[in-house]
Amino acid sequence: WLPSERVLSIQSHVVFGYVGGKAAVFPLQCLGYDVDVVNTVNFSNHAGYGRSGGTKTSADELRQIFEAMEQNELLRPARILTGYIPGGEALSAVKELVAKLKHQKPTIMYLLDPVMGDAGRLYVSPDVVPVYRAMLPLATIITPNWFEVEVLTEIKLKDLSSLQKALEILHTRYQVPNVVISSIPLTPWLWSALPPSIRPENEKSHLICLASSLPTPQVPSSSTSVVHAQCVPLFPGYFSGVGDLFSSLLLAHFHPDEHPQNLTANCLSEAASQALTKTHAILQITHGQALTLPEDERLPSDDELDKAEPLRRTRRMRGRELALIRGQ
Ligand code: PXL
Repeated sequence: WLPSERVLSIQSHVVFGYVGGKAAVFPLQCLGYDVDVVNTVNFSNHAGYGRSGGTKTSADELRQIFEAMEQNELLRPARILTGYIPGGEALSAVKELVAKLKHQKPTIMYLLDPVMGDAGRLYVSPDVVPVYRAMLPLATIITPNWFEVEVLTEIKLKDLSSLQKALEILHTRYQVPNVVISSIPLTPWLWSALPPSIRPENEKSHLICLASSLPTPQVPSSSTSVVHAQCVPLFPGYFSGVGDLFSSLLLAHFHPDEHPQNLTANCLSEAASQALTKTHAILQITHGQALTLPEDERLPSDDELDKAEPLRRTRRMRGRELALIRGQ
């Protein structure tokens, strides 16, 4: 029996399916954490279905929740996790809270997932971008995807040197100690830069995860900050909530205090490896489960999904929901 740590999770809620808090909270609980859950939206389902109903939590409502929690002395998390927060004003309310908690307890661990969009498209209001930049120095770990790194740093990732420059900006200008980019498409330039020992034969069938840690006094600056690089097989089609699941697992498995003799970089590498393995296992189960569905509900290609009429699209999206319970 171990005393549990509290995580304050601030992200979206959907009634049906597994994105945002629905993808993050259950895995954290399974791994022994007490989770305090703040919902930034209350929607029927995720945005990929094409239509959804519900409301966003206003900045004012968030502040009321935070204030009451503080007055009742219920704001005592050891760790904070933030994800999908779709507007700049609400995000500013979260920023104020995190800054206050960090001021009260400078060692608090904060994983910031700057959920903004994917594949060149923003799915939140553009006014979150400057607020996220201002929040970066509060974070212990950030988990942007490829597109979010480009948005935050304003650097187009087109070769190894632009990738290194973007990481340097995140570490130095924004003072983020740990950056984990979980699923980078293996473009030819990235593929050829990989050491042969981890280079997959077919670049199109894999993604790469890169974890990068700020140089510490024990590990003074070297030419690269990357501490973990791992290729993972790609499942065809887009699954929502994978990033939210990955971030929760990364936070759950990051234990720099338990092994003070270990370098933070090693702890980050271990956590990234655990989070990748488990995320991959959930995707494998999701994929296997989808193959047993009636033809009309099975995973389509992304092209087919784009062309499908609304009800058909909805049925097919259902088959892409993460199999989080079956995979527990
Ligand atoms: O996985 C990101 C995410 C979180 N929450 C909601 C979403 C999405 C992506 O579509 O719609 C509600």
